[in-house]
Amino acid sequence: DVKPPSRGSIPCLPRIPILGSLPWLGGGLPPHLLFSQLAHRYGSLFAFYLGPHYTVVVNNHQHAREVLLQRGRDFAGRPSMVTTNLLTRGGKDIAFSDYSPLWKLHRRLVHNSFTLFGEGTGRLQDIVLSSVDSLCVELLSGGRRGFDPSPAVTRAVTNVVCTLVFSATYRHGDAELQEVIRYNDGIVQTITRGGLVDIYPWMKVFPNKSLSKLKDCITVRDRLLTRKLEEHKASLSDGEPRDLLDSSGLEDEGITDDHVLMTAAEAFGAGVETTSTTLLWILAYLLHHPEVQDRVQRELDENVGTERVVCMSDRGRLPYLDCVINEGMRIRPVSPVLIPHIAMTDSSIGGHAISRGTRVLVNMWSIHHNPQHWDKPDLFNPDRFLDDQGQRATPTCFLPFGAGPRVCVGESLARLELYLFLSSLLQRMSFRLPDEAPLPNLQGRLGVVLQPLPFKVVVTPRPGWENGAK
Ligand code: HEM
Ligand code: PLO
Repeated sequence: DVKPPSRGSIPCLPRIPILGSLPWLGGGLPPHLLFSQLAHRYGSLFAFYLGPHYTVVVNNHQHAREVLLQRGRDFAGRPSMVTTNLLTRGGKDIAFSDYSPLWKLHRRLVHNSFTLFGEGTGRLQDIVLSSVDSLCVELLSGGRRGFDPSPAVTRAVTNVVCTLVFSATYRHGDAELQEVIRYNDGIVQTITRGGLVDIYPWMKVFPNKSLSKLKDCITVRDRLLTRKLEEHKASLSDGEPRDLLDSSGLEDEGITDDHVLMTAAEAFGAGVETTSTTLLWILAYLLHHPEVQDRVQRELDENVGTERVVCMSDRGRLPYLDCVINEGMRIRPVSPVLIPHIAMTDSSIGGHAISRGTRVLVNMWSIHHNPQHWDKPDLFNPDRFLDDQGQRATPTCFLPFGAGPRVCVGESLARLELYLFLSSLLQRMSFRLPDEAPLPNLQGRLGVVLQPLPFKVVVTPRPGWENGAK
């Protein structure tokens, strides 16, 4: 039942030449909050001009489903931006590359090899569990004094991706790992921040602190990853494919060395920043809600016990843990406005005509905080993901990985990691706030992902897990 395009046009913010609607977008709020506020005034579907670029913002889940799923093909393009073009050598990656036959092939190859890893052999589970063991040992050796869990969590998650991509891992304190963490952070803080060069590309000719920082980080990344790729090539043998680089068939039609480098860089970037950020948000919320932590631990004690490690096959027996993970991704989506989409053909949203080239931002934040669909949306309440019978229920307005042709390619990997990390951590230790320490700040800081500010924890081993691993 296709609705005819309505005559009324989408409510639009005022605009002036060159600047577009920028003078009305000030106030210093991060985009997801600003857009939620503007949606109250203009309606859940509104438009503005980002400089010269006509941009539509979608704030409810019906419209999001149209853009991502029903007419997903129409909106599967990505805008060209100065920062992401630098990051990806002109769109030779997956996330920021515009829709094209080559992009489709590239995405399919990477997606298939991620899926292969997840199926059958249980190899992925072994990789994650070995990283979990060293994380637990490291956290529990941190002593009883308060410390920031972020470096240990980041290293553990990096090692999972590093094994998947290169069959290699980093030891505690490895200098190369510190470099990876530093350049990733630099890129997260400088890419697609709505900075002026992404609006007015000609501005790249002027000196710009943020852009030079981005360039420096990219140089470091390229040097490091090129070396790793060469080592990897040198160790190539005819046996079984070892990792993503061996198994994704990246020598296919049109996939160049640049694409291979970008695949590795993106798997590293996306694989680390998203999963570690989500884990840290959940830890921050558990410090605010010790009763939730207690309940997860009770569920673990009753269904797994303390004698053996948790594994994938326990998942069906741990519904509350799943709810905690979902609630973490709802209340603090790592990517609150997703990556910008662009209309590749004339299309429509909610019956309003949209012309080709329109930028579309899906504000997942306002979808995940809509009081019509979520009771007390600002409250961390995992129970909202259970139905009356105590079974898992996934509401239709919950889309933490997006949907459709641009859905996250790492979703199954991410879910597996979040589950194994969180279940193992809470089986083996408890997290508490250090004496006198303030509760973690829940506002966070927005780079290309929304990250929690650093916070401190005290960990105490649970009975049987004094050393962190068996
Ligand atoms: C895209 C979420 C983990 C790789 C995305 C998008 C979201 C997302 C919201 C954008 C969808 C859109 O623009 O419409 C998440 C969350 C994660 C996670 C919440 C973990 C908690 C991962 C991991 C990987 C990954 C582990 C890979 C190792 C990608 C890639 C894209 C993407 C390559 C771009 C897809 C495309 O544009 O075609 N993710 N992600 N993500 N994600 Fe994830
Ligand atoms: C993270 C920093 C890396 O150095 C480069 C990188 C690549 C892919 C990006 C990722 C960064 C941030 C999170 C992104 C991911 C692609 C999909 C994912 C944007 C910038 C999300 C959550 O949308």
